[in-house]
Amino acid sequence: MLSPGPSRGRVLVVEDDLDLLEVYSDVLLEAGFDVTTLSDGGGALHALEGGTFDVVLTDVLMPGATGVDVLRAVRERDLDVPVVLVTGSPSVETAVQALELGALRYLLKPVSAPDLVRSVEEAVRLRRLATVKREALRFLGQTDGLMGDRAGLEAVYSRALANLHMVYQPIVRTRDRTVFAWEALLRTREPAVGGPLQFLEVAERLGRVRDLGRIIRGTVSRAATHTRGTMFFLNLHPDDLLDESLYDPRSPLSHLAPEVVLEITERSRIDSGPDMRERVRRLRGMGFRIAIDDLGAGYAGLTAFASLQPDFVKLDRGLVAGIDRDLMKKKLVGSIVAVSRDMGIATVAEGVETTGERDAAGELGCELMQGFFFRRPEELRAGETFPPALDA
Ligand code: G
Ligand code: MN
Repeated sequence: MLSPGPSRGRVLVVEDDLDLLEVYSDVLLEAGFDVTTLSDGGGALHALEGGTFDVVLTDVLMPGATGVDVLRAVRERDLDVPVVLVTGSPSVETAVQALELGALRYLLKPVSAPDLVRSVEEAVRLRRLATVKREALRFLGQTDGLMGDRAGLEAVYSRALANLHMVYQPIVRTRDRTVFAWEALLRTREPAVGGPLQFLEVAERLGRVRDLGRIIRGTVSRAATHTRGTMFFLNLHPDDLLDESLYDPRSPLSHLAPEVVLEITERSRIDSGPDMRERVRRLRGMGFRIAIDDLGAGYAGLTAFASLQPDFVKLDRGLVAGIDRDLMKKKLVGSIVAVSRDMGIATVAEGVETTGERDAAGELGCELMQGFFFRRPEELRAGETFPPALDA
Protein backbone atom coordinates (compact mmCIF):
# COMPACT_ATOMS: atom_id res chain seq x y z
CA MET A 1 0.00 0.00 0.00
CA LEU A 2 1.27 3.45 -0.88
CA SER A 3 1.25 6.16 1.71
CA PRO A 4 -1.93 8.22 1.54
CA GLY A 5 -1.96 12.00 1.45
CA PRO A 6 0.58 14.40 2.78
CA SER A 7 2.19 12.21 5.46
CA ARG A 8 5.93 12.63 5.65
CA GLY A 9 6.37 8.93 6.26
CA ARG A 10 5.14 6.08 8.42
CA VAL A 11 7.13 5.58 11.56
CA LEU A 12 6.89 2.65 13.93
CA VAL A 13 8.01 3.69 17.40
CA VAL A 14 8.79 0.97 19.94
CA GLU A 15 9.53 2.03 23.53
CA ASP A 16 8.55 0.41 26.82
CA ASP A 17 8.74 3.63 28.82
CA LEU A 18 5.21 4.91 28.25
CA ASP A 19 6.01 8.55 29.06
CA LEU A 20 8.84 8.56 26.57
CA LEU A 21 6.68 6.80 24.01
CA GLU A 22 4.16 9.59 24.27
CA VAL A 23 6.84 12.27 23.94
CA TYR A 24 8.34 10.66 20.82
CA SER A 25 4.91 10.19 19.36
CA ASP A 26 3.89 13.82 19.98
CA VAL A 27 7.12 15.18 18.54
CA LEU A 28 6.89 13.06 15.40
CA LEU A 29 3.16 13.71 14.87
CA GLU A 30 3.85 17.41 15.26
CA ALA A 31 6.55 17.10 12.60
CA GLY A 32 4.01 15.57 10.20
CA PHE A 33 4.77 11.87 10.38
CA ASP A 34 2.30 9.01 10.62
CA VAL A 35 3.11 7.35 13.90
CA THR A 36 2.35 3.85 15.15
CA THR A 37 3.38 3.26 18.76
CA LEU A 38 4.06 0.03 20.58
CA SER A 39 5.30 -0.50 24.10
CA ASP A 40 6.95 -3.89 23.78
CA GLY A 41 9.34 -5.61 21.45
CA GLY A 42 7.22 -8.72 20.98
CA GLY A 43 4.33 -6.57 19.76
CA ALA A 44 6.69 -4.85 17.36
CA LEU A 45 7.60 -8.16 15.75
CA HIS A 46 3.88 -8.72 15.29
CA ALA A 47 3.26 -5.28 13.83
CA LEU A 48 6.02 -5.82 11.30
CA GLU A 49 4.15 -8.86 9.99
CA GLY A 50 1.11 -6.78 9.22
CA GLY A 51 2.04 -3.22 8.38
CA THR A 52 4.60 -1.48 6.26
CA PHE A 53 6.69 1.31 7.66
CA ASP A 54 9.18 3.75 6.22
CA VAL A 55 11.21 3.95 9.40
CA VAL A 56 11.43 1.97 12.63
CA LEU A 57 12.57 3.77 15.78
CA THR A 58 13.12 1.39 18.65
CA ASP A 59 14.39 1.30 22.19
CA VAL A 60 17.06 -1.32 22.81
CA LEU A 61 16.23 -2.77 26.23
CA MET A 62 12.61 -3.89 26.42
CA PRO A 63 10.70 -6.88 27.70
CA GLY A 64 9.65 -9.39 25.04
CA ALA A 65 12.24 -8.61 22.40
CA THR A 66 15.17 -6.21 22.27
CA GLY A 67 15.72 -3.46 19.72
CA VAL A 68 18.31 -5.68 18.11
CA ASP A 69 15.66 -8.40 17.67
CA VAL A 70 13.38 -5.82 16.10
CA LEU A 71 16.18 -4.71 13.79
CA ARG A 72 16.83 -8.30 12.80
CA ALA A 73 13.13 -8.90 12.13
CA VAL A 74 13.01 -5.80 9.92
CA ARG A 75 16.04 -6.93 7.93
CA GLU A 76 14.52 -10.34 7.35
CA ARG A 77 11.59 -8.70 5.61
CA ASP A 78 13.01 -5.66 3.93
CA LEU A 79 16.55 -4.60 3.22
CA ASP A 80 15.71 -0.94 2.85
CA VAL A 81 13.69 0.10 5.91
CA PRO A 82 16.01 2.21 8.06
CA VAL A 83 16.08 1.37 11.75
CA VAL A 84 17.08 3.89 14.40
CA LEU A 85 18.02 2.45 17.79
CA VAL A 86 17.66 4.49 20.97
CA THR A 87 19.22 3.49 24.23
CA GLY A 88 19.85 4.76 27.72
CA SER A 89 22.64 2.33 28.47
CA PRO A 90 24.91 1.93 25.51
CA SER A 91 26.88 -1.27 25.38
CA VAL A 92 29.62 -1.91 22.93
CA GLU A 93 28.20 -5.33 22.09
CA THR A 94 24.82 -3.92 21.11
CA ALA A 95 26.43 -1.17 19.10
CA VAL A 96 28.56 -3.69 17.25
CA GLN A 97 25.51 -5.86 16.59
CA ALA A 98 23.50 -2.85 15.47
CA LEU A 99 26.20 -1.84 13.07
CA GLU A 100 26.54 -5.33 11.70
CA LEU A 101 22.84 -5.58 11.09
CA GLY A 102 22.74 -2.23 9.37
CA ALA A 103 21.10 0.07 11.89
CA LEU A 104 21.09 3.58 10.51
CA ARG A 105 21.63 5.43 13.76
CA TYR A 106 22.30 4.68 17.36
CA LEU A 107 20.89 7.50 19.51
CA LEU A 108 21.65 7.99 23.18
CA LYS A 109 18.95 9.03 25.64
CA PRO A 110 17.84 11.64 26.32
CA VAL A 111 17.15 12.38 22.67
CA SER A 112 16.20 16.00 22.03
CA ALA A 113 13.13 16.69 19.89
CA PRO A 114 15.18 18.24 17.05
CA ASP A 115 17.58 15.27 17.03
CA LEU A 116 14.69 12.87 16.93
CA VAL A 117 13.02 14.66 14.03
CA ARG A 118 16.30 15.04 12.17
CA SER A 119 17.15 11.35 12.48
CA VAL A 120 13.71 10.28 11.33
CA GLU A 121 13.76 12.75 8.43
CA GLU A 122 17.13 11.44 7.34
CA ALA A 123 15.84 7.88 7.59
CA VAL A 124 12.77 8.67 5.50
CA ARG A 125 14.94 10.31 2.85
CA LEU A 126 17.18 7.27 2.69
CA ARG A 127 14.17 5.01 2.51
CA ARG A 128 12.77 6.98 -0.42
CA LEU A 129 16.12 6.98 -2.14
CA ALA A 130 16.47 3.22 -1.76
CA THR A 131 12.95 2.66 -3.05
CA VAL A 132 13.42 4.93 -6.04
CA LYS A 133 16.74 3.30 -6.83
CA ARG A 134 15.23 -0.16 -6.65
CA GLU A 135 12.30 0.85 -8.84
CA ALA A 136 14.58 2.54 -11.36
CA LEU A 137 16.75 -0.54 -11.55
CA ARG A 138 13.72 -2.75 -12.03
CA PHE A 139 12.42 -0.41 -14.71
CA LEU A 140 15.75 -0.56 -16.50
CA GLY A 141 15.89 -4.32 -16.21
CA GLN A 142 18.59 -4.19 -13.53
CA THR A 143 21.01 -2.27 -15.70
CA ASP A 144 22.25 1.27 -15.77
CA GLY A 145 21.01 3.47 -18.57
CA LEU A 146 24.41 3.82 -20.14
CA MET A 147 24.88 0.14 -20.72
CA GLY A 148 21.45 -1.10 -21.61
CA ASP A 149 22.18 -4.48 -23.14
CA ARG A 150 24.80 -7.12 -22.82
CA ALA A 151 26.58 -6.03 -25.98
CA GLY A 152 26.86 -2.47 -24.68
CA LEU A 153 28.12 -3.82 -21.41
CA GLU A 154 30.75 -5.95 -23.16
CA ALA A 155 31.94 -2.94 -25.09
CA VAL A 156 32.24 -0.80 -21.98
CA TYR A 157 34.01 -3.60 -20.15
CA SER A 158 36.60 -4.19 -22.84
CA ARG A 159 37.36 -0.45 -23.00
CA ALA A 160 37.65 -0.43 -19.21
CA LEU A 161 40.10 -3.34 -19.36
CA ALA A 162 42.16 -1.68 -22.09
CA ASN A 163 42.42 1.38 -19.86
CA LEU A 164 42.98 -0.45 -16.60
CA HIS A 165 45.77 0.72 -14.35
CA MET A 166 46.70 0.46 -10.71
CA VAL A 167 47.31 3.24 -8.22
CA TYR A 168 49.11 2.92 -4.89
CA GLN A 169 48.40 4.47 -1.52
CA PRO A 170 50.70 4.20 1.49
CA ILE A 171 49.74 2.60 4.78
CA VAL A 172 51.75 4.38 7.45
CA ARG A 173 52.84 3.48 10.95
CA THR A 174 51.03 5.53 13.56
CA ARG A 175 54.15 5.63 15.69
CA ASP A 176 56.45 7.52 13.32
CA ARG A 177 54.42 7.90 10.11
CA THR A 178 56.93 5.93 8.07
CA VAL A 179 55.53 3.86 5.22
CA PHE A 180 54.68 0.33 6.30
CA ALA A 181 53.19 -0.88 3.00
CA TRP A 182 51.22 0.23 -0.05
CA GLU A 183 47.72 -0.74 -1.08
CA ALA A 184 47.30 -1.40 -4.79
CA LEU A 185 43.97 -0.04 -6.00
CA LEU A 186 42.11 -0.64 -9.26
CA ARG A 187 41.38 2.22 -11.64
CA THR A 188 40.30 2.64 -15.24
CA ARG A 189 40.44 5.65 -17.53
CA GLU A 190 37.25 4.54 -19.31
CA PRO A 191 34.82 7.37 -18.50
CA ALA A 192 31.66 5.23 -18.76
CA VAL A 193 32.83 3.31 -15.69
CA GLY A 194 32.45 5.47 -12.61
CA GLY A 195 35.05 3.89 -10.37
CA PRO A 196 36.52 0.60 -9.20
CA LEU A 197 33.28 -0.59 -7.61
CA GLN A 198 31.39 -0.04 -10.85
CA PHE A 199 34.20 -1.70 -12.79
CA LEU A 200 33.78 -4.79 -10.60
CA GLU A 201 30.02 -4.59 -10.92
CA VAL A 202 30.26 -4.71 -14.71
CA ALA A 203 32.62 -7.67 -14.44
CA GLU A 204 30.13 -9.35 -12.11
CA ARG A 205 27.27 -8.88 -14.54
CA LEU A 206 29.34 -10.36 -17.33
CA GLY A 207 30.60 -13.24 -15.20
CA ARG A 208 34.17 -12.00 -15.62
CA VAL A 209 35.22 -11.35 -12.04
CA ARG A 210 37.85 -14.08 -12.01
CA ASP A 211 39.33 -12.89 -15.31
CA LEU A 212 39.52 -9.38 -13.95
CA GLY A 213 41.16 -10.68 -10.78
CA ARG A 214 43.84 -12.47 -12.83
CA ILE A 215 44.48 -9.34 -14.88
CA ILE A 216 44.84 -7.25 -11.72
CA ARG A 217 47.21 -9.76 -10.14
CA GLY A 218 49.24 -9.91 -13.35
CA THR A 219 49.45 -6.12 -13.60
CA VAL A 220 50.53 -5.69 -10.00
CA SER A 221 53.03 -8.56 -10.16
CA ARG A 222 54.67 -7.09 -13.26
CA ALA A 223 54.99 -3.70 -11.61
CA ALA A 224 56.27 -5.25 -8.41
CA THR A 225 58.95 -7.66 -9.57
CA HIS A 226 61.43 -5.81 -7.37
CA THR A 227 59.57 -5.03 -4.18
CA ARG A 228 62.86 -4.49 -2.36
CA GLY A 229 61.11 -6.02 0.63
CA THR A 230 58.28 -3.48 0.64
CA MET A 231 54.89 -5.01 1.32
CA PHE A 232 51.80 -4.38 -0.68
CA PHE A 233 48.14 -4.97 0.06
CA LEU A 234 45.93 -6.25 -2.74
CA ASN A 235 42.12 -6.47 -2.77
CA LEU A 236 40.48 -9.78 -3.57
CA HIS A 237 36.90 -10.14 -4.70
CA PRO A 238 35.19 -12.98 -2.79
CA ASP A 239 34.96 -14.78 -6.13
CA ASP A 240 38.75 -14.66 -6.58
CA LEU A 241 39.02 -17.04 -3.64
CA LEU A 242 37.30 -19.67 -5.77
CA ASP A 243 39.77 -19.25 -8.64
CA GLU A 244 42.38 -22.01 -8.66
CA SER A 245 44.91 -19.76 -10.40
CA LEU A 246 45.20 -17.82 -7.14
CA TYR A 247 46.66 -20.94 -5.52
CA ASP A 248 49.07 -21.72 -8.33
CA PRO A 249 52.57 -21.69 -6.79
CA ARG A 250 54.04 -20.78 -10.20
CA SER A 251 52.01 -17.60 -10.63
CA PRO A 252 53.92 -14.29 -10.58
CA LEU A 253 52.03 -13.20 -7.47
CA SER A 254 52.87 -16.40 -5.61
CA HIS A 255 56.56 -15.63 -6.07
CA LEU A 256 55.98 -12.39 -4.18
CA ALA A 257 53.78 -13.97 -1.47
CA PRO A 258 55.92 -13.00 1.55
CA GLU A 259 55.51 -9.35 0.53
CA VAL A 260 51.79 -9.58 -0.19
CA VAL A 261 48.80 -9.03 2.08
CA LEU A 262 45.54 -10.17 0.50
CA GLU A 263 42.52 -8.10 1.52
CA ILE A 264 39.20 -9.85 1.83
CA THR A 265 36.28 -7.47 2.07
CA GLU A 266 33.63 -7.48 4.73
CA ARG A 267 31.42 -5.37 2.51
CA SER A 268 29.85 -8.28 0.71
CA ARG A 269 28.84 -11.39 2.53
CA ILE A 270 31.94 -13.47 3.05
CA ASP A 271 31.04 -17.05 3.43
CA SER A 272 33.15 -17.86 6.43
CA GLY A 273 32.25 -21.52 6.26
CA PRO A 274 34.81 -24.32 6.43
CA ASP A 275 35.60 -24.13 2.70
CA MET A 276 36.50 -20.47 2.89
CA ARG A 277 38.60 -21.03 5.98
CA GLU A 278 40.40 -23.85 4.22
CA ARG A 279 41.13 -21.63 1.22
CA VAL A 280 42.45 -18.87 3.40
CA ARG A 281 44.63 -21.42 5.17
CA ARG A 282 46.08 -22.52 1.84
CA LEU A 283 46.93 -18.93 0.99
CA ARG A 284 48.68 -18.51 4.32
CA GLY A 285 50.57 -21.71 3.68
CA MET A 286 51.87 -20.11 0.49
CA GLY A 287 53.25 -17.21 2.50
CA PHE A 288 50.51 -14.64 1.90
CA ARG A 289 49.19 -12.64 4.79
CA ILE A 290 45.49 -11.83 5.14
CA ALA A 291 43.59 -8.63 5.94
CA ILE A 292 39.89 -8.21 6.54
CA ASP A 293 38.93 -5.08 4.60
CA ASP A 294 36.14 -2.59 5.28
CA LEU A 295 35.42 -3.91 8.78
CA GLY A 296 32.24 -2.32 10.08
CA ALA A 297 30.76 -1.75 6.64
CA GLY A 298 29.40 -5.19 5.92
CA TYR A 299 26.69 -7.54 6.92
CA ALA A 300 29.09 -10.43 7.29
CA GLY A 301 29.71 -9.48 10.85
CA LEU A 302 32.59 -9.89 13.15
CA THR A 303 32.42 -13.67 13.00
CA ALA A 304 34.44 -13.66 9.78
CA PHE A 305 37.18 -11.84 11.54
CA ALA A 306 37.33 -14.45 14.24
CA SER A 307 37.19 -17.44 11.92
CA LEU A 308 39.57 -16.20 9.21
CA GLN A 309 42.24 -15.21 11.74
CA PRO A 310 43.59 -12.35 9.67
CA ASP A 311 46.92 -10.66 10.27
CA PHE A 312 45.37 -7.23 9.74
CA VAL A 313 41.98 -5.67 10.18
CA LYS A 314 41.14 -2.56 8.19
CA LEU A 315 38.50 -0.36 9.78
CA ASP A 316 36.08 0.99 7.22
CA ARG A 317 36.10 4.71 6.53
CA GLY A 318 32.54 4.82 7.90
CA LEU A 319 33.90 4.01 11.35
CA VAL A 320 36.80 6.44 11.05
CA ALA A 321 35.05 9.46 9.57
CA GLY A 322 34.41 12.01 12.31
CA ILE A 323 35.61 9.60 15.00
CA ASP A 324 37.12 12.48 16.96
CA ARG A 325 33.61 13.86 17.48
CA ASP A 326 31.67 10.63 17.96
CA LEU A 327 31.72 8.82 21.27
CA MET A 328 30.05 5.70 19.92
CA LYS A 329 32.58 5.32 17.11
CA LYS A 330 35.36 5.78 19.64
CA LYS A 331 33.95 3.03 21.82
CA LEU A 332 33.50 0.71 18.88
CA VAL A 333 36.94 1.28 17.45
CA GLY A 334 38.51 1.04 20.89
CA SER A 335 36.91 -2.32 21.49
CA ILE A 336 37.76 -3.64 18.02
CA VAL A 337 41.38 -2.61 18.55
CA ALA A 338 41.45 -4.31 21.95
CA VAL A 339 39.94 -7.56 20.67
CA SER A 340 42.26 -7.51 17.65
CA ARG A 341 45.31 -6.95 19.78
CA ASP A 342 44.36 -9.91 21.97
CA MET A 343 44.27 -12.02 18.83
CA GLY A 344 47.58 -10.67 17.53
CA ILE A 345 45.91 -8.72 14.72
CA ALA A 346 47.13 -5.24 13.74
CA THR A 347 44.49 -2.58 13.05
CA VAL A 348 44.57 -0.19 10.11
CA ALA A 349 42.37 2.92 10.25
CA GLU A 350 41.24 3.58 6.68
CA GLY A 351 40.11 6.81 5.10
CA VAL A 352 41.85 9.14 7.55
CA GLU A 353 41.29 12.63 6.19
CA THR A 354 41.86 15.01 9.11
CA THR A 355 44.28 15.56 11.96
CA GLY A 356 41.39 14.96 14.38
CA GLU A 357 40.69 11.52 12.89
CA ARG A 358 44.38 10.68 12.85
CA ASP A 359 44.84 11.64 16.49
CA ALA A 360 41.71 9.87 17.72
CA ALA A 361 42.50 6.64 15.85
CA GLY A 362 46.05 6.80 17.18
CA GLU A 363 44.93 7.32 20.76
CA LEU A 364 42.58 4.35 20.43
CA GLY A 365 45.52 2.17 19.50
CA CYS A 366 45.31 1.70 15.71
CA GLU A 367 48.87 0.77 14.78
CA LEU A 368 48.52 1.66 11.11
CA MET A 369 46.71 4.32 9.10
CA GLN A 370 45.78 5.08 5.55
CA GLY A 371 43.93 7.95 3.92
CA PHE A 372 43.94 11.13 1.92
CA PHE A 373 45.42 12.90 4.95
CA PHE A 374 48.71 11.08 4.34
CA ARG A 375 48.61 10.68 0.59
CA ARG A 376 46.12 10.03 -2.20
CA PRO A 377 46.42 6.87 -4.27
CA GLU A 378 48.81 7.63 -7.12
CA GLU A 379 50.04 5.98 -10.26
CA LEU A 380 53.58 4.81 -10.66
CA ARG A 381 55.47 7.22 -12.84
CA ALA A 382 56.56 6.20 -16.32
CA GLY A 383 59.11 3.41 -16.08
CA GLU A 384 58.85 3.31 -12.29
CA THR A 385 58.41 -0.05 -10.59
CA PHE A 386 56.89 -0.71 -7.18
CA PRO A 387 57.38 0.67 -4.56
CA PRO A 388 56.54 4.22 -5.62
CA ALA A 389 59.04 6.93 -4.83
CA LEU A 390 58.17 8.89 -1.72
CA ASP A 391 59.30 12.33 -2.79
CA ALA A 392 56.37 12.90 -5.16
O1 G B 1 37.33 -1.00 -0.14
P1 G B 1 38.70 -0.38 0.01
O2 G B 1 39.01 -0.03 1.43
O3 G B 1 39.79 -1.22 -0.63
O4 G B 1 38.62 0.98 -0.83
C1 G B 1 39.60 1.93 -0.80
C2 G B 1 39.10 3.12 -1.60
O5 G B 1 39.03 4.24 -0.73
C3 G B 1 40.06 3.48 -2.72
O6 G B 1 39.40 3.57 -3.94
C4 G B 1 40.66 4.80 -2.28
O7 G B 1 40.83 5.68 -3.38
C5 G B 1 39.64 5.35 -1.31
N1 G B 1 40.28 6.13 -0.25
C6 G B 1 41.53 6.03 0.22
N2 G B 1 41.77 6.93 1.21
C7 G B 1 40.62 7.63 1.35
C8 G B 1 40.23 8.72 2.20
O8 G B 1 40.98 9.24 3.03
N3 G B 1 38.95 9.16 2.05
C9 G B 1 38.08 8.63 1.16
N4 G B 1 36.85 9.13 1.07
N5 G B 1 38.41 7.60 0.35
C10 G B 1 39.67 7.11 0.44
MN1 MN C 1 41.16 -2.35 0.47
